[in-house]
Amino acid sequence: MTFSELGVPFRWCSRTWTMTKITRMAKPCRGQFAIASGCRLLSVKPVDPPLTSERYKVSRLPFSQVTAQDLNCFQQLVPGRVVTEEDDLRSHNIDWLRTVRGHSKVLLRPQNTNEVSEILRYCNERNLAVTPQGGNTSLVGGSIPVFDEILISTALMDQVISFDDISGALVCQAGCVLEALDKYLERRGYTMPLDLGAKGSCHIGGNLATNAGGLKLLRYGSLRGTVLGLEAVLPDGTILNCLNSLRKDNTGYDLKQLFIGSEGTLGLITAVSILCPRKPGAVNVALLGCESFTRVLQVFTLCRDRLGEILSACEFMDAASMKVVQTHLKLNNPIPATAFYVLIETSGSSAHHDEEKLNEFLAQALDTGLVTAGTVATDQTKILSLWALRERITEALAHDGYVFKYDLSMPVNKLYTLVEETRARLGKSAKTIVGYGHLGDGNLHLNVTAESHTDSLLAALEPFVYEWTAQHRGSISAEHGLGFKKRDHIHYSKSTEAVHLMQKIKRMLDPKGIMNPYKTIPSSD
Ligand code: FAD
Ligand code: 2HG
Ligand code: ZN
Repeated sequence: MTFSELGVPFRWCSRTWTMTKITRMAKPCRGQFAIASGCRLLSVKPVDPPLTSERYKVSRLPFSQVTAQDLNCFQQLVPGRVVTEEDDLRSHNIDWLRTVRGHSKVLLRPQNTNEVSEILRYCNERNLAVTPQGGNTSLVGGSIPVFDEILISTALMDQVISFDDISGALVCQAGCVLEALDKYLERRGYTMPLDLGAKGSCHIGGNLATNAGGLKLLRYGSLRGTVLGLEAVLPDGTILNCLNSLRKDNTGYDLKQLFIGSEGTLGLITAVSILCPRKPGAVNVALLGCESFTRVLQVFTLCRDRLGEILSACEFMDAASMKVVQTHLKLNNPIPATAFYVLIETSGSSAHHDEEKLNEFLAQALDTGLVTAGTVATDQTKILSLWALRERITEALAHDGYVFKYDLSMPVNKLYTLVEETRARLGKSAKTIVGYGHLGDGNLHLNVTAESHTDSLLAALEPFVYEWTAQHRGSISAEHGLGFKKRDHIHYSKSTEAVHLMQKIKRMLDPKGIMNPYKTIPSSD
């Protein structure tokens, strides 16, 4: 079916033209869930997940336990910012997905780097394990203590330090919320070079610690390129100042890269310097329907060819993903139901030029039968509504049941084969199986839900998914990190020698292993 066959020709509707019938779109909700992170609109008090130490085979390492004397010392280091009430600690001890639970007895809320340094120096001397926590949106159980590790929150480290409106270099504390930074920059004509569904809650320090990818990686590249510098506190309290704002600096090893993606296992990131692009003057978003994944790939090739430098995002989702956002979040799909959807965003400086290019691309996609239906938005409200369909799948899945989550990168032509094979393998034992992700980055989010966690479903999924991914030379964690849940699977993506070197680096920087133990790097024993 083509757009014209739907009976409604392309037409202008203020700055929005719609190629299918014009449908009223749902109110935008981008970021809404995230600000209310941890409370996913559940009307009844949710049941806590079992303790991590009960569900998973893991033994507590011989760290010290927090004593009354330790609490007194913490009160002196961060007066009035030592949280010990069980109720106040509850949400910090459970992950966003509600799949892991620790039993930390204390959370510290430093306001500056010196306080972090004093805390870590003290914990290291006392052999007390710690878990850094930003917005607690980790999807791999990285931000939650496995046992009673001390939580160090960056929530009060939320100040912008400087912004250079000529170079676009932003320097800020690690606890700034991503969305707040974007708003700060928007007023100055700039934008953050990363964007994710958790932007209303996640902290920039957490983003660096996980090397978060997100929805704009295609345009702005990874944090490994946009981060200019950072400051981190090492486990012994040493403050490592690599906070420069230079585009170019080839003096010795690039130490900041060690901390990007280290998931709180090497030190606590306290400040960040990041290069921000100008806010694009013209943005268009198209949601297109495709009958098969082969067509999705062809659309991707065509849009890269025809849209070139103005292409800023290329995402895909399958029919099952669309169904969960419709069912659980009541979002409206503005185009006729189909097997796959591609969301394309263009960002540029000239609305006229971009629309012309987009029109040419869409005309070709239609004429060649690559897409069956579509809608295009240029005004902010509709842009947000279209993005919500893609961005809120994670949230919708959390309403669907217990979620087994896989974040894989692999050659783009193989992305959906794994979803099909997983469906065939699991049959009716799963409730919902969805495949969606960052098409432009070769990143598949395979999610499987069930009424509850079962060992049999887990055994059907793992190691199957990891072996499949390794066979296709993919990565078992494209952007979420390894955290607690995936650390023992690192060998599917990294050689023995590489893991050994990581273990040596860990021992060198953190000889007592107090920084976020049981996460990311398998222990060397
Ligand atoms: P937390 O969850 O608090 O911590 C994550 C890890 O970093 C933990 O290991 C923690 O110990 C460590 N850490 C936190 N702060 C520091 C610090 N200052 N110094 C050292 N270590 C630290 N991820 C993507 O890559 N792309 C996406 O598109 C994406 N979308 C998401 C959508 C939703 C709805 C949700 C819930 C999550 C999403 N994520 C995504 C995962 C998550 O949001 C990101 O990993 C995010 O970057 C984590 O930031 P945070 O502040 O919440 O960190
Ligand atoms: C996204 O791209 C996030 O929406 C989350 O990375 C993916 O929940 C997921 O699997
Ligand atoms: Zn993602």
